[in-house]
Amino acid sequence: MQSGATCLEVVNGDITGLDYDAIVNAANSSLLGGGGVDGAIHRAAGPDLVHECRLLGGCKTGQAKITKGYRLKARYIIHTVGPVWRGGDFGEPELLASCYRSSLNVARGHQLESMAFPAISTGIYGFPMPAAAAVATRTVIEFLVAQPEIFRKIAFVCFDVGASAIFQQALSEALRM
Ligand code: AR6
Repeated sequence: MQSGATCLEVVNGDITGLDYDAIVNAANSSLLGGGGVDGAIHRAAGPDLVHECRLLGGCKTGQAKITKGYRLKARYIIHTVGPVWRGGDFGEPELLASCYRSSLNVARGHQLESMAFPAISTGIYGFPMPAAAAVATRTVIEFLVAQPEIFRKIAFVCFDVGASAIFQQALSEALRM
């Protein structure tokens, strides 16, 4: 699908093997690794990643920081910290939107043209997939409408077909808005 100059796609699979300028990591505030996609990215990138992460001084929820990609095909990793789901009345949707916006701003600051997002907060942090997909797709499209010439390609990467179907539908709905 297309938003201005940007190709938007939902990709089913493992984000660690993808060849984008940057992949986004759903990290925790220490930025020192963990389980889920964070653990997979650290394993695939190799031990130099955690050394660079140690120099970053952590990251607040909703913000994003960049490192090199090391052994990944992606040149960069943008680490963002999603909110823990606590029922939805504690600013979780706004914080999740901020993760996507912050990551896009960091990528723009490095003149990156393609990036791949995992479904931030939808695993260990418990954010319901349909609500997360709506926030993710709307936030990215709002950014692209405001700044149409920045990115060539943006992917939402889902680890299973159920999540991919939810993101695909959310993306179609967000593009109609
Ligand atoms: N590629 C793509 N998506 C993946 C992969 C992968 N290799 N592995 C998991 N997912 P999670 P969170 C999906 O738990 O909820 C870590 O310990 C997964 O199916 O990785 O933001 C951090 O250090 C889910 O849909 O991240 C934090 O402590 C989505 O990625 C905490 O988990 C996000 O799941 C962050 O929790």
